[in-house]
Amino acid sequence: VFKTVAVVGASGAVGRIILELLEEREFPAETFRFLSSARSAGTDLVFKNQDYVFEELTKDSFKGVDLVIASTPDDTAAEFLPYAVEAGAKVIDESGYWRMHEEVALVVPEINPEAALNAKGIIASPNCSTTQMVLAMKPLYDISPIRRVIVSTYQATSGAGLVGTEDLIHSSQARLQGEEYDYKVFKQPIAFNAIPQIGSHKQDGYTSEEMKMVNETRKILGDPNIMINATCVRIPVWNCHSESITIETETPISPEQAREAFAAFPGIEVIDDLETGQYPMPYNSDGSDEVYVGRIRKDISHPNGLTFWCVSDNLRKGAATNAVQIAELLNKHYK
Ligand code: 2RA
Repeated sequence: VFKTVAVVGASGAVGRIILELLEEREFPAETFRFLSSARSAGTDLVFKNQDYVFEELTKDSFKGVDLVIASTPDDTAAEFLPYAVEAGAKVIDESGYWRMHEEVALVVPEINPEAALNAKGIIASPNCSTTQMVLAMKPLYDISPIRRVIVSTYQATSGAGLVGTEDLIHSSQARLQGEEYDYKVFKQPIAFNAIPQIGSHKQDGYTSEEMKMVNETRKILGDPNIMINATCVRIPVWNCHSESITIETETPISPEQAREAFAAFPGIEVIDDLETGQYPMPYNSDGSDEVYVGRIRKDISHPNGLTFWCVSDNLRKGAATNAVQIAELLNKHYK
């Protein structure tokens, strides 16, 4: 097992859950260290009932560290993680910076564990909206290759970090009281609204978040030919992203076949009974590590089409859980 594990960015929205998971799942290591920006360095934290202090992240922080789990802004990951690799650590990165670099493995453990085990450098965890979609695609892809995907997302404010959640709460309160609110992260009002932009303009009228869903999915499934058209929308939901997904496969997959394949796949749970109003919703997916699917039905507009609804806790399987699962996988094989 790893002797020394360093968690970078443990005070952020995802970082906090990484700590919870390492505790809950009793991740084995002799020593844990917690690295942060100069701003939080020196502040206290409690982990496994022990007191720790955040140490400032520098290029020399990684000496003697076997495993790094990092959840930081892109520029921090870009600057510091190469030093961790250089120091000989296994590195799991939650940021968006390294994912599409050719030498970097992009991993969802239920789909491509070998990519993590063979990685020479950084192992990246995908963007939250990609992870839940690609996990739900995999059991279907194994029945018949997926040629095309149309996806619309309904993404929670927690995806924009702790300040995203504060913006949602405070702007909703202000709106109900007829007061003005000065947004910290959102460029458009999120209270009682839907914003069809996540990230910046990337290409051909698509945003960075939408192109992440295209490029990361292709890389994880190892299929550069899948056609993916994503529309990413921020909605005033606290936590858990939802996605409406329509796929077109080489040969048709019936809803019954799909339901069976989803149910048998690790990390996926089916909640699907329209008659009795049973389907996944952000409301009841919060705090869970599963990817939930429901509303599974034939795409009545295409003979090879299938449509379903997919919900997952974006901070957990969409980020922290996936990173910790990669760590557990590496740990199992670490000599
Ligand atoms: C979001 N996908 O929801 C982003 C977070 N990485 O904004």
